[in-house]
Amino acid sequence: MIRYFTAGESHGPALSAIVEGLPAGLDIAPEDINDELARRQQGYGRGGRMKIETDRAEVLSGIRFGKTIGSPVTLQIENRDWKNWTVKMARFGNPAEDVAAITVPRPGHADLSGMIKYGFGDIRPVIERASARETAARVAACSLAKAFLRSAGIEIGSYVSAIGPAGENAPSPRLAGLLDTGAAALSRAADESCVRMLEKDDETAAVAAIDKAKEEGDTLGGIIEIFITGVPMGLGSYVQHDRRLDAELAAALVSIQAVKGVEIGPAFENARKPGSQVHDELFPGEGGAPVRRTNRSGGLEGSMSNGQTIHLRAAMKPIATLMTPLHSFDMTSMDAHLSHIERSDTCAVPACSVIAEAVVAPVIANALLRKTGGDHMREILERLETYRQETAERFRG
Ligand code: EPS
Repeated sequence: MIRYFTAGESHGPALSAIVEGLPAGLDIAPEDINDELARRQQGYGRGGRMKIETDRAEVLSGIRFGKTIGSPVTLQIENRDWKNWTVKMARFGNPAEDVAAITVPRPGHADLSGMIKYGFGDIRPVIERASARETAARVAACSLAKAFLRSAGIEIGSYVSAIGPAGENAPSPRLAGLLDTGAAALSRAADESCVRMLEKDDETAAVAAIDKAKEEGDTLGGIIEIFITGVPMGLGSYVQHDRRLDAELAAALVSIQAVKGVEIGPAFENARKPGSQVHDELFPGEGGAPVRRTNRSGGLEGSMSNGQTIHLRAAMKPIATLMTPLHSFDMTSMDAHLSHIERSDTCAVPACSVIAEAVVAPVIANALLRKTGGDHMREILERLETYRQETAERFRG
């Protein structure tokens, strides 16, 4: 099973990740990791930090001559901003006199609960690790699982369907055609837009909404659509709570900073319709394989993949750091105080969509590995091929 951990503070020297459990013999090129890191840095609405950073991962272990060797992969991403933080984030010694403690928590952020939980008088350590900068390490780690899935014919793609008041109209007419060639094509199309939206009108409205929010010192959230194509039928299981694929996918998405809602297909819309208008009817198809004319289950039935495209939706709340601060209080004096202002982004929904693609990759990869077993790519791919052929034969009768 693939497991990964990340470490690193937002303004510390570096972020790192250790990825354990990747099979041996998986081809990895530096671009497999770095292209994903570059995609995560894009998006209209980002703040000054992205002008400082150019994220690239250094591989410190686990890969030899462009292939995984079955041992843990260590990845490290430099924080270029660190050079501006060596005093405030010094690892040893006492704080310099001019390093003032931050004592006014931002509503909606980890500040208040984190400070109480870990017993800090200064919010800085909470800000540093709760920061979404951590997702750079996650995207790097998960890019390896994404490469694994690609070699098994499974692709993950996403686009942004809403930013603040912009978007969330009818699904883009381009969507079905893009998904027909695999979810990676969807991502390539979305990457062409500065907000990762498929329709020009939505993009224009989103850019205007972000400009307005920035002018007003406000922030915006949005909705992300994630699609996974090429997933064989029967990954995940209904037999135990912790093997349910829908639950694992939802948990992975909610683990992303600021993601507060997840939907499997149009789940909330389905909840208000009768079953006859919700369940995806089965029709015998040519060659025996059953055909469905709809995908309202989001490709998951009984917590297993059903062979259709997996469709997930994630809701990102607006970033909690506002330039026009909200009401709060000072933890030292306990007096009312406007919340702490810290350089930040106005909108990070496009980046979040790239992170969403990343975090679901190890979940699908592990569900696949549970099905096939195996320590190296050859045996895994052979077993997957056998399973795909056996499934096709079952439908031929
Ligand atoms: C973040 C605040 C901003 C973002 C950061 C996440 O950073 P800073 O405080 O340095 O301006 O730019 O995101 C990243 C650095 C990144 O790589 O995505 C926060 O508080 O979550």
